[in-house]
Amino acid sequence: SHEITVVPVISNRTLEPCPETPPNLVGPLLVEFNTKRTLEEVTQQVGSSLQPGGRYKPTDCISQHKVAIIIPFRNRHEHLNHLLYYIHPILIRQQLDYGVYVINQEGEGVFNRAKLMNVGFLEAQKEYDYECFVFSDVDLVPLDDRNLYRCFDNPRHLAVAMDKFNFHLPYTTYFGGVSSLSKQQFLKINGCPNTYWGWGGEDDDIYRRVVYRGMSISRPDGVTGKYKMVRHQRDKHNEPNPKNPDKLAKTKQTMDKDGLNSLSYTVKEILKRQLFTFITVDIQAPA
Ligand code: UDH
Ligand code: NGS
Repeated sequence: SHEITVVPVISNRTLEPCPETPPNLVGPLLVEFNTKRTLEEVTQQVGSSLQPGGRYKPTDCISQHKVAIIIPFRNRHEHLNHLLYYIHPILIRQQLDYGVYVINQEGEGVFNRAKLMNVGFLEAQKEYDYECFVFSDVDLVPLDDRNLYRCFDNPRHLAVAMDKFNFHLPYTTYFGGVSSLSKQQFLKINGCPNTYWGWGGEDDDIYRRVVYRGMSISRPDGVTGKYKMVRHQRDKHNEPNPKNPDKLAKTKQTMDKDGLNSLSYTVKEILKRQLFTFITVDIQAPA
């Protein structure tokens, strides 16, 4: 007479698509880099709702956005910890079906941001059917969660108002920092160039590719698009390369043969951390 009946409450309810505008965004965010954050602390603080490898999808609706966050990386663990601390709660509030991929350049050769972006595009797709790729510098944290880390009808430039540029674009065709391209858009431009070794110009090359393929740049407004950068010194082995600016005059001719279709690299290690997937790669960098 005291039997307990277990009543399933929500288990058989069909999930609906998540709404176009995420309902739990808060707008402007407080961001500070004064305290050092360890990966252990950050994992404690923001890791509990993630799957290993920095994966997440909403449980109460079907996300409309399968997004890989691609971070070109070498030797910037402190910056990465800050970014992870802030970005995971934002991406969760944005109701994305996402994964975070840190593409770590092996060795001490000259750095190549754009080639690492190409690697991230291909490697992320080996894991999941991502439709959208957000390429983010490791030192840039958005100051407003209404800046949506998803893809749009045109390639999108997200980092439009960085603190180091006084919350303005440094020039109107600037495409650096954080950008998003759908799989289709990225394939249409043959990905990024592989041949920009060292600092400078690769973002301008990508901008040109987009325009030469008849697309335009989508951007958030200057309030939504605010970013705070972790201040840092110039890295070793990423000096400005004086050859890079000159290459831009030839992008129209070179983009069909320098990109995804000429990419070669070797994956050395894939580590599944709680907050990210860490892929170490040999990109045949010159000494
Ligand atoms: N990156 C690394 N490791 C490196 C070099 C670059 O992870 O050794 C990645 C990282 O994601 C970084 C991005 O590539 O955010 C872009 O490189 P960057 O931060 O060096 O570029 P930025 O233009 O700085 O921000 C250039 C040096 C400015 C020195 C200013 C001194 N006050
Ligand atoms: C341009 C670079 C871009 C760079 C931008 C901002 O001159 O790659 O400055 O640089 N283009 C070339 O070198 C051709 S920053 O002020 O962040 O150091 O993103």
